[in-house]
Amino acid sequence: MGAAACTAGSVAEDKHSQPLKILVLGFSGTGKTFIVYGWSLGMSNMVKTLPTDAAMFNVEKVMSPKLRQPMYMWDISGKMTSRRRSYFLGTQGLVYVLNASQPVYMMDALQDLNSLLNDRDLKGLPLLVLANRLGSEENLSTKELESQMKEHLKLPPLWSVCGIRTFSQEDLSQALLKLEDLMDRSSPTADA
Ligand SMILES: Nc1nc2c(ncn2[C@@H]2O[C@H](COP(=O)(O)OP(=O)(O)O)[C@@H](O)[C@H]2O)c(=O)[nH]1
Ligand SMILES: [Mg+2]
Repeated sequence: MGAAACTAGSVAEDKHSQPLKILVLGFSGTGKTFIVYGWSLGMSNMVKTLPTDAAMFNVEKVMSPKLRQPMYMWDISGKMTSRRRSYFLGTQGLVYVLNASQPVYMMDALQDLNSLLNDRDLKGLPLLVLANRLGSEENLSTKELESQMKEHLKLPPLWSVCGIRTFSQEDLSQALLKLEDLMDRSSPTADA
């Protein structure tokens, strides 16, 4: 690495120097691992994901061009609901994934999300909700999801909803940009 990389840290560099811990949660099979791999590897290099085992989690490093710092995505198995709290400490952002092609589970998912938003280790953190597998007209729409969230949840100051159409790299990239934006705005040293 050249000498230019060894300059003294400025305030701006300090702001972006620490890696971020992002928790990725949601019911089993909603596409969490698929999305996290899509962010870390890109859709064209995707591997086939298998349902994350009940006792397992993955951690993937995703580089964040805007923040210039890595985000560590903690992809926790949807079957670990009773034990997932042990992974919460130190989390700086939350991604919650729903399967938009199964709107029948939306209220269950919102209830689950509600318990996360009320957890003392997650309260107030920036939240990105992903409606994965957007496709047919029978799908849950992001607008409907937003209005249900406003009605049923005590939302943190920074939150957003993104739809991800089936296997769309463009939508995955947009969602990652949105997450970066939320994390940037939540930084304690964020520019006013
Ligand atoms: N058709 C379709 N399949 C998907 C999508 N996202 C994930 N999958 C598949 O659904 C299955 C479960 O996804 P996975 O990411 O393992 O779910 P997780 O349990 O939430 O981590 C895998 O076979 C994925 O390839 C999607 O947007 N559309
Ligand atoms: Mg998984």
